Amino acid sequence: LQQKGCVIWITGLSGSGKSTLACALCQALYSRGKLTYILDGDNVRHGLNRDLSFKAEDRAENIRRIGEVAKLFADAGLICIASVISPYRRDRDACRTLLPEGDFIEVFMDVPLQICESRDPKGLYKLARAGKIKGFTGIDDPYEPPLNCELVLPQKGNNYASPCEMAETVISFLEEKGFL
Ligand code: GGZ
Repeated sequence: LQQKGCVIWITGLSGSGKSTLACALCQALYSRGKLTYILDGDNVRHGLNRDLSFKAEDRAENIRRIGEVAKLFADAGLICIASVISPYRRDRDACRTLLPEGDFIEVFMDVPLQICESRDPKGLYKLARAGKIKGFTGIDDPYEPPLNCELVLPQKGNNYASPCEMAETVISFLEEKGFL
C-alpha cells in the first residue's frame, strides 16, 4: 500500500452540503483507487456518540471522539473524511493538533444561513424557528467560522460550484500536497 493518510475535516452549518461533498469526494477518490472512510456527524451520533446531546460540552466531546477516530484511520493510511458541523473553533483546533503538521485539512463550507435554511432538507430549521428544537446551530446556537483553514468552498462565481467540482478542488489540493 502506497498511501499517506490524512484527515479532511469538513465544517459548516446544517444544510451547507458537508455530507454531499464528503460523498462526492469519496467517489472521486475511490475512482483513483484510494481508500477512504467517512465519519459523518449525523451517522456517528446514532452509534459511537449516541450518548451525546447538542449542548456545548457534548458537541466538544462529539468532536473530540471523531477527531481521535479520524486520527486512527489516518494512521492506518486512509483518507478520512469527517463531515461534522463542529461549530467551535477550539474543538476543531484540538483535532488538528492530534495530527502531524499538514495532515489535517480543514474545509469550510461557506454557505450563508439564509441559503442553508431555504434548503432545509430535513425540516430542522423550520422546527428550530418554531422553537421545537432548542439550541440549533445558526438559529439559537453559535457557529464560529474558521479563521485559517486550508480550503473555503463552494467558491462563488455566478453560481455555486457543484459537489463534483468541489470534490475536484479538494483533489487538486491533495495532489499539490502529495497525498495523491
Ligand atoms: C445542529 C442538529 C441539532 C442541533 C439535530 N444543532 O444537517 P443534519 O441535521 O442532518 O446534521 C445535523 C446533525 C449535527 O450533528 P454534528 O455531530 O455534525 O453536530 S456537532 O458537530 O455540532 O456536534 C443536524 C442534526 O444533527 N441536528 N439537532 N441542535 N444540528
